[in-house]
Amino acid sequence: KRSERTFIMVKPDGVQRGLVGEIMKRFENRGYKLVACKMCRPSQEHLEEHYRDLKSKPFFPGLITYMTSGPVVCMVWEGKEVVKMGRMMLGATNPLESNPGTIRGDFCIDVGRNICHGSDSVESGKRESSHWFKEGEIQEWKPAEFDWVYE
Ligand code: YYY
Ligand code: MG
Repeated sequence: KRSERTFIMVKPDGVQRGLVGEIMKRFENRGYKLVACKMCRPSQEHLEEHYRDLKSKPFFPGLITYMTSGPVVCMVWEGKEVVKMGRMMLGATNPLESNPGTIRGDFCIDVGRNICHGSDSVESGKRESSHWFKEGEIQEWKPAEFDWVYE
């Protein structure tokens, strides 16, 4: 009865701006479970595969340049409806449309500098988690607070 997983990434601008802790804190505070975490400097090929559905978009080359401009912090979070809730916590893709209170709505302005990524479906949550993490890098564990978060 394992619940779903989402892949959350702090993009190079989020790392440079010191927002890693802030972003992680929001998922932790909510009660979601961290099952994987690492900093890395992904290759262009790795990012092109991650964003393969956007290959034909006019912003794609700029997106790849931005995403390879520095290290990123990758995470997998697990919990009830974490994919949908994660997207809601991140806010709309374009920060000018993200509500205050969301991560993008609180910390960004331009769509090309929107500091974080979150999987858009349970299926992409699975695909992205295994694209960024090897099997042994994702942990199965039970937080002490589990029975106080879930009824
Ligand atoms: O899933 P999400 O990140 O919210 O948006 P996507 O449509 O998957 O686009 C990925 C990424 O591309 C977005 O976070 C910023 C960038 N982007 C852009 O630079 N300009 C756009 N018009 C749309 C997206
Ligand atoms: Mg997306």
